[in-house]
Amino acid sequence: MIYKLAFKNFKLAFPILHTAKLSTTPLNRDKHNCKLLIVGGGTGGCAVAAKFAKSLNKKNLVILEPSEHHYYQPLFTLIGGGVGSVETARRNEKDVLPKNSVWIQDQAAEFIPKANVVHTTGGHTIEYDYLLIAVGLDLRYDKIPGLLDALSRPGGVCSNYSPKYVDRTFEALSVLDGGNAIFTFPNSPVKCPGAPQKICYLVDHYLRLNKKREKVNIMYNTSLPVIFGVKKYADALWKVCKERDINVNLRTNLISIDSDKQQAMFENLDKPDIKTIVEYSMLHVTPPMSTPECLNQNKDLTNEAGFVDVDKSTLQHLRYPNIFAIGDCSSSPNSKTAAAAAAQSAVVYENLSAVMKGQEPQNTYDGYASCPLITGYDKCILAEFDYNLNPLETFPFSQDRELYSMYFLKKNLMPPLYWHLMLNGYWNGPAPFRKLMHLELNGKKEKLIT
Ligand code: FAD
Ligand code: UQ1
Repeated sequence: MIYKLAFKNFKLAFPILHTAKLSTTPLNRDKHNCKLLIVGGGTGGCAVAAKFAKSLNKKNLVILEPSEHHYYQPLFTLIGGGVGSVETARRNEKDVLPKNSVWIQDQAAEFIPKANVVHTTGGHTIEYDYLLIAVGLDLRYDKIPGLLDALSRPGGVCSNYSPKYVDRTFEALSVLDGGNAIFTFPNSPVKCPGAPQKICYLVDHYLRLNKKREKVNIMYNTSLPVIFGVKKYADALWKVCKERDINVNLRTNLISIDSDKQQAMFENLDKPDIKTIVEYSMLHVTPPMSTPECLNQNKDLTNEAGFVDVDKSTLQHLRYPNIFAIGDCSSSPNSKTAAAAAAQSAVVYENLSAVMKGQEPQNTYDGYASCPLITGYDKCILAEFDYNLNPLETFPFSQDRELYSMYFLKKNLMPPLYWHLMLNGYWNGPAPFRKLMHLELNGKKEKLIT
């Protein structure tokens, strides 16, 4: 069987160790200075660190990152669907950071851009010439009353977004035998905006394979006014939902959970007076997200929404030319994905290198983002698009259809590409392949696109 849905040991999930080895004593325990400080050793931070590690001296490249582990988060969707274990998505942070760099295992507490200084929770003071902010998005499970309680006990509430909770999804799915299965999308910016619905399609497929689909009512309740931001893929996804009998409720936002009664309360964002209580057997929650507090409280560095205020083309800070941002915490209005961070990594590297030489940044980011919309255990619609929400597709055929090849790419090709190429600074997104394929096939393209 191709559907190797191994029932997993119900292992204790592994919390993100944000507080590991930290002291809360605000002493100036250690003073450091460096040419380039990268705050955040996740996807974007690691990719750019690897590029600079090839040219800077070790002591000149400092990465500030509190976690013991680095996760390849795009695998969480499959793990939640029972394909693979959370261990396959995890590496030790020390093994993904470049050897030719200094890792300070601590957390930024305060940015002082006027003085080129970052203070850490553990009492370090780090002075830099150049700063790259790559702190990603915090998962705010605490923002929904009842959610943390529901996630602390059995009862069908789960969330693919955190390595701490991702195992709960397949646990809930394995015992799902009737009632409502509800999937939510919060009223906040999120990373990978396709992920809240990908798991909904996997659940549908799993239930069909196990002949339980007709017993379960599947609902996708999203705060957004659309199923997906890019019309071409939205049209394809509406078709999928219709075919699979998935009920999509737009502008519907989860506001609280009563786990004793297994009930969830939703508000209609267009008519806030209307609140609906729905019973659930399974509730997959995508939590509200925000940039970390040390960042969003810093009005000097961020825009009104708390994102690092950068030029959307050059990714350079609008007020501090020695500061850049990459990934989910940046104000660039692209869809927040690892694919976007890959494309940004080359732009940040080129532009930061230019600024280090006293030149103007020349390289531009076009907003490229990609979202492999898994629609079953053997199919995927590969969405790729730019700032204008126009498709920017790699392959020489129209990508708005469910294909096994795209599922294979997502499951089998992307993880090694991530670990071996991207985190070593060698993957800047598929633009060269896109150009090559579209150039070579230009004459034949009309025939290939149906
Ligand atoms: P992250 O990789 O999250 O890294 C941020 C780092 O900053 C973390 O290591 C954190 O510990 C650190 N940090 C936080 N606060 C501080 C602080 N105060 N001081 C120092 N360090 C700090 N993308 C895709 O392209 N394709 C997909 O299919 C896909 N699927 C996804 C599915 C799920 C369920 C999830 C959760 C994400 C998915 N993504 C996908 C999105 C992708 O994982 C993120 O967009 C990407 O990891 C963003 O990289 P980043 O460097 O901005 O943030
Ligand atoms: C991609 O570049 C990327 O970054 C590493 C992802 O994140 C895991 C992706 O999911 C995808 C689909 C891309 C785009 C890559 C190709 C080959 C189209």
